[in-house]
Amino acid sequence: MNFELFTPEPENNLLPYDGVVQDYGIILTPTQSEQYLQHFLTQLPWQADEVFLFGRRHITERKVVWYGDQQYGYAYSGTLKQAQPWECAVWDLKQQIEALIGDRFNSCLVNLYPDGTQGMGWHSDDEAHLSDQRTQETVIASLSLGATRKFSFKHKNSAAKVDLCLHSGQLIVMRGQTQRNWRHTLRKSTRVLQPRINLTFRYFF
Ligand SMILES: O=C(O)CCC(=O)C(=O)O
Ligand SMILES: [Mn+2]
Repeated sequence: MNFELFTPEPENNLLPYDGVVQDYGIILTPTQSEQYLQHFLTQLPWQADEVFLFGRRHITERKVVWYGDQQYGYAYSGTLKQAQPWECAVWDLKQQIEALIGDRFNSCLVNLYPDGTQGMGWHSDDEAHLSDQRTQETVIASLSLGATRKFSFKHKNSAAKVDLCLHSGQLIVMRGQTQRNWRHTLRKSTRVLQPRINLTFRYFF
């Protein structure tokens, strides 16, 4: 059967075309954001991230932990990561976000940037297992805690660019064809001296 998929354009799309990024604004109170931040900083089993660039292994100051319903294996920048069973507070946030936006997630990548010297380079989260085979759509919900940081999108085939600031407690959702058509980056800044934690909730197919 041939049927057309119709995805309505949300009103608050931050991208001009070829993808959807919705800004849900700040969804936590300042106290909640601070409590989650302190809890995660001190309680999560952080591991230094390692990346392979031009065949060489680099240990980054950025730290990561990955949670999931199952022990998914995730090959990323030349290394294999294994998901851990859910931590209570991460699970709690997953449920709040699912109720708020109406999408389901089965994994979460948590990143810790100790200060502005750490960021994440231009990339798209376009691995095949992150998108629905039928619609080719990906939904990634991204919650920020701690220092305000600059986050940018760049279209893969045009000069279009979108810059935003992500604040503590702010939720954005990248959906539709965003990962296929746009790259994103967390910019470095030597002016940022405080830590930031980012949780990206994802669905593995
Ligand atoms: O830290 C962020 O806001 C983005 C992280 C990110 O893009 C990722 O984990 O794929
Ligand atoms: Mn990403």
